Amino acid sequence: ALFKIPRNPPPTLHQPELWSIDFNDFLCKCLIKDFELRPSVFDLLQHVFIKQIVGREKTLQMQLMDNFCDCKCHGCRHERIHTKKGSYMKSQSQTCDDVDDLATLEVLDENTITEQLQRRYAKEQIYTYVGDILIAVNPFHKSELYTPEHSKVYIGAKRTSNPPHIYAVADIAYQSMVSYNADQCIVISGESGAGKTESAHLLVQQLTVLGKANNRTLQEKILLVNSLVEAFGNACTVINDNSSRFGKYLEMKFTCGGTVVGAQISDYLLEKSRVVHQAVGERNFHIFYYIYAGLAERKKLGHYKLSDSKTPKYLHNENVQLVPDIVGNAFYKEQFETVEQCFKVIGFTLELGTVYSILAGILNAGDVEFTSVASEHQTDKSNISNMAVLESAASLLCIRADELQEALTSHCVVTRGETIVRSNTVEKATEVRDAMGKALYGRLFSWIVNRINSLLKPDNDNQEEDKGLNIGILDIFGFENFKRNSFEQLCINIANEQIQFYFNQHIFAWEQDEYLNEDVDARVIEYEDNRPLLDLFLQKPMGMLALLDEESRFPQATDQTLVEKFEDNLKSKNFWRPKRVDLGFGIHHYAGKVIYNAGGFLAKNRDALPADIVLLLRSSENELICKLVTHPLTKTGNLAHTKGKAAGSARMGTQQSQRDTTHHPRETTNMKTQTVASYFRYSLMDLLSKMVAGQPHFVRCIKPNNDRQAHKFDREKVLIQLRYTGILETAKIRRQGYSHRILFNNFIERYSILAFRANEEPAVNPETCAVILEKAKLENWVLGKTKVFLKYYHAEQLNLMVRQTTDRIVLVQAYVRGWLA
Ligand code: AD9
Ligand code: MG
Repeated sequence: ALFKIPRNPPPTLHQPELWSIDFNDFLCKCLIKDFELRPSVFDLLQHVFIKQIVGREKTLQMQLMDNFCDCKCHGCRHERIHTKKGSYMKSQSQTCDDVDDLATLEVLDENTITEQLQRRYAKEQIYTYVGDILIAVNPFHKSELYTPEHSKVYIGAKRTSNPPHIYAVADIAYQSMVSYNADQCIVISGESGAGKTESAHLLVQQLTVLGKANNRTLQEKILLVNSLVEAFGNACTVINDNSSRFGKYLEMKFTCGGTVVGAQISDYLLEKSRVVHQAVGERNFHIFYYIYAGLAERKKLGHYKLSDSKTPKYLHNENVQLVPDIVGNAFYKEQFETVEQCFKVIGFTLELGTVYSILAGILNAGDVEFTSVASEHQTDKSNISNMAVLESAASLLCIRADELQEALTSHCVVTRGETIVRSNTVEKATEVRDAMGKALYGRLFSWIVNRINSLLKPDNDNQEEDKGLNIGILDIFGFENFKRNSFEQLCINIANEQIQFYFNQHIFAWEQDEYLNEDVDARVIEYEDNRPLLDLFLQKPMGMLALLDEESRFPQATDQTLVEKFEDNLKSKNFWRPKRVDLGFGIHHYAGKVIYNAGGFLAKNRDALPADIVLLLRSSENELICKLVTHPLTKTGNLAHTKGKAAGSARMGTQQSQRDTTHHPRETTNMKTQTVASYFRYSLMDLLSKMVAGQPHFVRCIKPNNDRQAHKFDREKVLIQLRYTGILETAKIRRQGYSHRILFNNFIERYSILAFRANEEPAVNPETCAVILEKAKLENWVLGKTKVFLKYYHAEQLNLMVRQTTDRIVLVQAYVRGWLA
């Protein structure tokens, strides 16, 4: 397949440096390897071909250009691109005291690195390499770096011939996928607001260009996926106006030949609590504001029972009266149109109205208020004080108002086989109401993600379709440290701790293990190992999450007993109880110290959605709403979903039987629920297993200041990030170490073309590898016991050489065929 002629000529056709061809050397290869050329014409061909070509390279070039250039005005296009590239390179070229790759610095210490980054940042060079890792410093303004010209320049180019760029990372991942026939994974990390999500967008953009989607719609759809899920999963926080409130692993699917054919998203741990409560200065998920503004514009607020004067409680932000602002907000209106467009292009059709109804239903339900009434048997019972709002919520969710009222203000308990209906206190009723809002939103989000996945699933109608390859892009919520940090921050920070661990494993631990095993002499680099922290959180049975789960099982437990349990059991220098902070505990994370407040931890971890609510929603006359609480979506659906399934199967009776004492009581008592902590642990493992399956590439985003300001480089702020991400150590190991380790047989299989003729079968041994490496004129490589050890830049050079050789072969074949015909 390597030598098949692609339908379109390869992009390298326009690169003049490829035209100095040693025809005799590979003529043999291309003819023998070509299964499509019949042997009978072989002799003739060889004879005529050599005669025709030798000494006529110039003419051949012209003929090939004429025949295979996809551009009508081939001559000038060639010229133009070349000059363009030349001029681009000139303006971006580096001065002598400025390096593109920190691993090549003469002096390697924190100060020099910070200085380099600062100097580059001042010149709008926000990207810098540390070996094969890309550092991206957030410019906080619209940058000129992402034009179609830039996109073009980075395709299939040698890394050192262009300034560092996120497009180069896309290119390396793509080329490695095609060259090694292996899945790839791009891990983007950095604290909140550092630029991960933007980087993820840019990667997807460039990968769709590289993947030459042969159908425009698919390309368009993939590009819209991010905007759509971010409207539902991102929100304004005090740190970032577009902060990701969920983890996202986007896999782009390719054929083995490298054509993009689909995409798949996995979402992790959506911060559902945001639906019902936001901290001071923060907002709910973007989509609520978008639909509010968009529906107002269309004069449809009334239809969705939304007021144009009163702000729903869930959107209320302390002292700000939002509705006038939202309704008049041009940006929100525009976003609403964009989201709706995304929905339509991706293929959502009839469901849009229901999606808006659910969102409006959540807002209306959030406004239902309860008052306390004294009753004969219980002191505090709750009543609904605004029935009209309850009716609106019920009608939007297509359920019966009286049943909603009942589910909010009472609950069933089963004792000794008998079901008793008990009233809810105001506090309990409020809890149930909020739990319903969170669950509906969480499931709606999962449903959207799953629907996208089924709409963007690669077409497998073609039986011959290869299994395919993929490039995963990980963009999670960044490390957070607010004034008040709760359960959500703990989970977010543990996830970041895990990503840092994965980075360390890859860059330091595994690499150094391998030197030992293979008897390769390389210096050991010290690095900050955050394993003790991961153990502190994840170990069983004495890790923090396990303790939290244990405490969540005791009905009498309180957040106070939880912190005490932590204090008694967690023996680590990274955990402490600060004095004078009620319910407070501190963790010294890899990225800094964070004080958490355990208030609400137990409730958030239990995340209970009463079975009565599940049954009620299942009775909805709206198919989608009913589906949200009934069918399993996928294994990666969020927690609410998994729980829904458990709760649902426990109360399998019909909706009429919810107040019926005859249903099987054991089903209720056996109800098994999963806590957020245990689901979180499972998601982390799931994510890691996906990541480990691919060859990783790392992008480390750096936030240059805390004020989101352009052109402001706060040295101290940057230095802290460089320290905790281990950039200095990374630079050292990249300079001294060998980031690529390839088994002899794989190496020979892949690169023998550079040193041997096609009909030769070199022996699999270190000597053969040495011959190839010497022929390629590489230096500083090492041969271990079973593997070739290469510096990060070697692999790229080798791949480029292979690509150039095969491209030339393809061209010559193309020429010969055209010429024979
Ligand atoms: V969080 O952990 O989800 O809260 P991110 O994802 O790291 O965070 P994000 O990508 O959202 O940060 O970037 C924050 C803001 O920085 C963006 O909204 C942009 O305004 C700005 N930004 C980031 N990267 C770029 C860039 N390459 N060019 C221009 C950028 N602006
Ligand atoms: Mg983000």
